[in-house]
Amino acid sequence: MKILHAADLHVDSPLGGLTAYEGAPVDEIRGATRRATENLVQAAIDHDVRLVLVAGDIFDGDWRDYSTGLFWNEQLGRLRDAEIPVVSVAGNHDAASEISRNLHLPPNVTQLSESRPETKVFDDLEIAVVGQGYAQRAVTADLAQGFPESDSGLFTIGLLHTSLDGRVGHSSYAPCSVEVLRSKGYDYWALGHVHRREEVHTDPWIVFPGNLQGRKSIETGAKGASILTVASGEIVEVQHLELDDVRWHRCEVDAGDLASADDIRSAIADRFSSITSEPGRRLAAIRVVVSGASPAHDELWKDPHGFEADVRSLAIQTGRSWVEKVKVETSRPLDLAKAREDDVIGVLAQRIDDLRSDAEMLAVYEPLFVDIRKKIGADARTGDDAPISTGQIGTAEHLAECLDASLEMVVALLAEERA
Ligand SMILES: [Mn+2]
Repeated sequence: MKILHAADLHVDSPLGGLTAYEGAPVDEIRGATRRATENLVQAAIDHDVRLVLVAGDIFDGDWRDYSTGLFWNEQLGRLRDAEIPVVSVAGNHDAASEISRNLHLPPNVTQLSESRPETKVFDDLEIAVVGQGYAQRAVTADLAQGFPESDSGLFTIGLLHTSLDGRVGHSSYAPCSVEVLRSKGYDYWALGHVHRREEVHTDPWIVFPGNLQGRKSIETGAKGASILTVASGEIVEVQHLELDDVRWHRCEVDAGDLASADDIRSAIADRFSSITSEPGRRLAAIRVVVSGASPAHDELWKDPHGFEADVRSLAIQTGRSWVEKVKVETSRPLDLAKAREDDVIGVLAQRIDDLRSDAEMLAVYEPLFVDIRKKIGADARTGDDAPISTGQIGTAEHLAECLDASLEMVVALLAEERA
């Protein structure tokens, strides 16, 4: 018997940074979360699954109009026609308080309660699903604590939207520990909320399938759902199915050894063709980052918009790809040894070296960052939208890293000023 476990569909969520440049496959990108949802339903039918579980954030927030709900009901209807039941819970994005419009769900669908843990039993399958959805967006209580222990002898699944014991880049909602989940005696925990796939535990299985469709540049790689094979009340296998429609890639080019903008363009072209030759014929959404101290720096910065358009043109020529953003983060090649000969920079460099090698002195600065660490939430991100490990901010190790970069930064700024 097979069971499909998905989470975080975020149907009709906009994909990050959708820039409508000439030739961009805008409609395809806009429809990505819907196509991935159709892929999910098709996979349930093709794999002949007996049950579909959806662990929250089916929707990204309140529907703009009824078309989002009608689309979801249409997909649920395809599962009803195939006699496949569905059990779902609400997450933070589609908490009861967030969704003002509602449609009646088809009879094959059970949306579990938002006020208490609810159990749905499938006698024919000998399966019990226990879950609780979100009444409000920010659920800070440990919902799992209240789940009943398994005593039915049925194959028992826990369905929950949770940040578990904390995941970088994800708000802490319905926090709980692996120990509490294990203590319930369930066979499988079908979790949602964390967008990166993770098999947290295998005894019993505790799984985040990740989101169904990547929505922004940091959500790179294959996305989809988990399919479990159960035989005689035991899990034989848990596999990841790739169901995304558009896949995010990061094309990083180190321009340190590249002498001209043309060289950089051909390096990008090579990367584009290897990305788009991946099997599956998915549309590739690509963030391009050009970095390094490069001899081509001045040439690139003379006309950054021209360079960006040229990169987009490469994507159009490659086909099946869309450039979300081109970030040029190059710098002028610096001769630090020579810069140190300058009187002012020489003194500064010496001061930095002294501080860098004085662990006691660095430790003096650490307490200054305690408040900052507290104020920055767990879902803080860099300007590049990457998660920040807040616990690291202002540690002696982090300060030393900052110092390493600081002299270079000063010399680069001065060079920029003089150019
Ligand atoms: Mn969520």
